[in-house]
Amino acid sequence: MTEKTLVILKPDCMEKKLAGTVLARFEAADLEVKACKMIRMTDPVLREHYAHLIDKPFFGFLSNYMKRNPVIVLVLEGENAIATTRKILGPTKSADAPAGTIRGDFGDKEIVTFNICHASDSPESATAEISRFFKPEEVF
Ligand code: IDP
Ligand code: MG
Repeated sequence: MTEKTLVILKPDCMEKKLAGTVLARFEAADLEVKACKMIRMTDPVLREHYAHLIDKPFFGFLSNYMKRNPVIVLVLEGENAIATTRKILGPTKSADAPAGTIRGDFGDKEIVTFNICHASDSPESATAEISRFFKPEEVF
């Protein structure tokens, strides 16, 4: 099934100059860029995007990290794009992520929050997240 998913190259990805490396991994898995923009995250967007974490003690730390530098937001399309993207990314905790995954290779092993890249985790979240960041006419 051809799907679209939302990917965010987080501030640590940009700071480490890994945008090209990370995108190349997705493209090598036959995922295609359908939308792309660079933005700085804001509190209202982060409260929506991370609504499931708003009551966690680390929410403020997460927000500050996500705002500290601009990010690149992408829509990727391909066969089973949502699951494929998550697999290439690896689990949330970079310390638990296998070598060869993006988080395993580049994420911070001590600070869970600094894990390089976001990807939608379900068809429902992909739809909501794509429309959070892109107008319909911005997705090619
Ligand atoms: P995901 O990014 O793998 O989908 P979520 O549970 O949706 O993981 O969490 C969103 C982001 O919040 C993570 O990518 C990470 O940056 C941060 N985060 C998640 N759990 C923790 C934690 O236990 N401590 C600190 N930061 C966390
Ligand atoms: Mg998530």
